[in-house]
Amino acid sequence: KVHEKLLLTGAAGGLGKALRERLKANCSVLRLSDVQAFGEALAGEEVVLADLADAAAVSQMVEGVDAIVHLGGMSVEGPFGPILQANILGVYNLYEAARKHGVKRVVFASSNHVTGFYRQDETITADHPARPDGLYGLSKAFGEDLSRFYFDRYGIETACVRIGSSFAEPRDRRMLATWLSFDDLHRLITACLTTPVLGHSIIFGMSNNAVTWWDNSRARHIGYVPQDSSDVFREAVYARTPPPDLKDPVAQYQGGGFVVAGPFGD
Ligand code: NAI
Ligand code: 15L
Repeated sequence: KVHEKLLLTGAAGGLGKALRERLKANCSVLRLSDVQAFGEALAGEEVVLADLADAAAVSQMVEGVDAIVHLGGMSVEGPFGPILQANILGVYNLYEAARKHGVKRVVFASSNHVTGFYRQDETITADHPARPDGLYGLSKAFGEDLSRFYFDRYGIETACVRIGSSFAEPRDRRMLATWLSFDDLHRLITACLTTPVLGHSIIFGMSNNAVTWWDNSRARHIGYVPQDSSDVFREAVYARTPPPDLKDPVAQYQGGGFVVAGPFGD
């Protein structure tokens, strides 16, 4: 096992639940954290509850771990207040704690919504400028920039994984392009945790889908090889969903429904 103690934030969420068992193979002790209670620690686990907006609690959560998989935070578009607390202040608190406690590697759950305003007929790489499709995407862009600063200034390596759509199965036609299976998500995180030199890297989190809008050629050094594909679900998804209205922004832009969400008053 490469890591003695690994911290997983957002452990009570959809991806946290999917990764809890899988990540045990990556470490001797898995420390699980969330703001909501989610039950007792099992063998080989620790549970440390913390609100990401609370610097002291985040410092305690991070102390003693040797790497972090950071999934915690607001995961969809919504009012700015909670996004500011959980994703912007939260990611600052996390990296400050990592700096103080000497943690050298982080896998940050970024999102395809950092680049959601590229069109579905464009293929982009990690070198394309951010085009966030909302406040949520902006908060993830902030996390990407902040983690780059902590790499340049303090040498903390980060993989910003711009997760597409990680669910048990693709739920609609868009997700045929954006889908990331849970097993591939685990493979990708494992690659980020184990590659000898990670640096500060941006990688799109997707399975081996035939239709794709993202080119991971800038992230070859991570060594991620997806094994799953949305293609096996294509027929079933087409059968149960209407064809897209190509005049609708939801069908034009990579971010799908996020590009028309809001505005939200706080
Ligand atoms: P989720 O919403 O199910 O889980 C997020 C977890 O973060 C929740 O358990 C929540 O309690 C916790 N959280 C929220 N605010 C917090 C705070 N202030 N302090 C501590 N914990 C807090 O989301 P999901 O789907 O599991 O996603 C995990 C991460 O991956 C998120 O950061 C999300 O933005 C990112 N992501 C997920 C995608 C997906 O397809 N599931 C796609 C792109 C990004
Ligand atoms: C995300 O960033 C969200 O966390 C997730 O719930 C999905 O909506 C996903 O993007 C997506 O774009 O499908």
